[in-house]
Amino acid sequence: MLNPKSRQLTPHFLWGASTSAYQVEGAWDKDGKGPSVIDLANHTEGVTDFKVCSDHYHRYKEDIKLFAELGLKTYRFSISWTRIYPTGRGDINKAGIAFYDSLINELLNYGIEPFVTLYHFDLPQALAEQGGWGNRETIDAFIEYARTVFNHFGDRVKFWLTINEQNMMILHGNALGTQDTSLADPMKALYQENHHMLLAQAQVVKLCRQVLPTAKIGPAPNIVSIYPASSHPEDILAANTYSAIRNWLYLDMAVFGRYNTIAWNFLECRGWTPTIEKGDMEILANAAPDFIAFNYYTSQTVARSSGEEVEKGHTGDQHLTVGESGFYTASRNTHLKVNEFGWEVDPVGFRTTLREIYDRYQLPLIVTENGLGAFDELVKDEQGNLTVEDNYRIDFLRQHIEQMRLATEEGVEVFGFCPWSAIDLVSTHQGCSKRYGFIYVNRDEFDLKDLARYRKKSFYWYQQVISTEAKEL
Ligand code: BGP
Repeated sequence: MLNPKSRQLTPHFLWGASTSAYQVEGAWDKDGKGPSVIDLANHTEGVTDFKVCSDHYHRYKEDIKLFAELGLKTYRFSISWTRIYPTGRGDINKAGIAFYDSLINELLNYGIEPFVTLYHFDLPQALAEQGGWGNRETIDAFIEYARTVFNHFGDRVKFWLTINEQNMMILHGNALGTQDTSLADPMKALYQENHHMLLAQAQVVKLCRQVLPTAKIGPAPNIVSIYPASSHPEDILAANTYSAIRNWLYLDMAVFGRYNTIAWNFLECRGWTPTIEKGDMEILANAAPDFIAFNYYTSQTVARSSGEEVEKGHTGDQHLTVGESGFYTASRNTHLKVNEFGWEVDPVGFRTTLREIYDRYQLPLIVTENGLGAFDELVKDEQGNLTVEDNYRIDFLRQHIEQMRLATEEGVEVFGFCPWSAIDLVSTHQGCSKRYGFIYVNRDEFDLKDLARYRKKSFYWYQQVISTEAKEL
């Protein structure tokens, strides 16, 4: 039932689109950039690495011109930590600063608001070799890196994101290469890293307040509604537990500065609680963000666990549920269709997620990722221009935007929507043939071709959405 006083999207709504440095830039070792863990991660056979990607590093001017034509009000991208600090700390790489200076200026020339992620899976390899997030010195390195980028770009960048999908780095350590399987207890180590990342995030939020008092900053986890497989009370309990472990652990800490009780109990049962040093909880307190950003692709469904399932280990994909024997087990939602990669498509779940987050935290929301990966095909349109007839992507985004609008009418405060991705880029695990962009990049997994850019059908559709403030979907 809709509210008759129906609220509209705000007039300054940030229609945008997203990318991340390691997936779009390429030039992975150019102009002094150091390697990050994800640059060096193993790739599934048959899919490309992140060395060239969409070559955005060399073509960002051409790309931003297209973003302006698309009508983007904001562009969410990440700064590569190792372009600024090749070994994570120490001497600043001036060429890295110059690149982002120029990219930000180019965006502003077109009136596009830069929305900057500080850290998107790409921990400097040099820091990883010194223990990565398991080493508390990485917290200081992250704060120094944040201070440097705030100082250099803070006169022009008003919106900052701390860490992209910290929850996925912990829950899918195997898929994202964050888990060190050689350790005796890799999960305990991961939750210690998690604690350090939470400390790093809290300090960076406070630092931002101090050095950029008019800027806004928030976390960017992946948050989705969790359904119970049935109305069986133990399925509901399982969903409640999983939601605490997957979603609320991260946001309760970011907003309230405390560990979620249900998630903490789970960690105790598993023996995975992190060591909390004296002073940590004071650091974590009073660091509430200005807004919550979140990524949403699919909802998830879980059932009660018999406690006897064989641990599934990992799925190789950060969007598929991995069960926790004794707590919950992954279940298929038969009401939902799946995409080509087995992800359930659930626009109504998106609305429920928006409502749940807003209801819990009462902070403005921005969607920093949402979209459909597919094997697009370049074809000629009626005028003979090369394009992609990606009606499936249009349908997906249309349904999600409709649900976001309904959530807004119900009172949820959403100030932006940034689909993944602005332009084709390399998927985290599935190469560049799995495409998400509004702009096609002409390359294959191993044949770089000419990397030319072509507007997809969804480009023209999203242009219309933006220009009509989503009145025409
Ligand atoms: C999110 C990541 C993005 C992107 C996206 C799509 O988890 O934040 O970086 O990779 O998922 O996933 P994939 O590339 O696996 O299709």
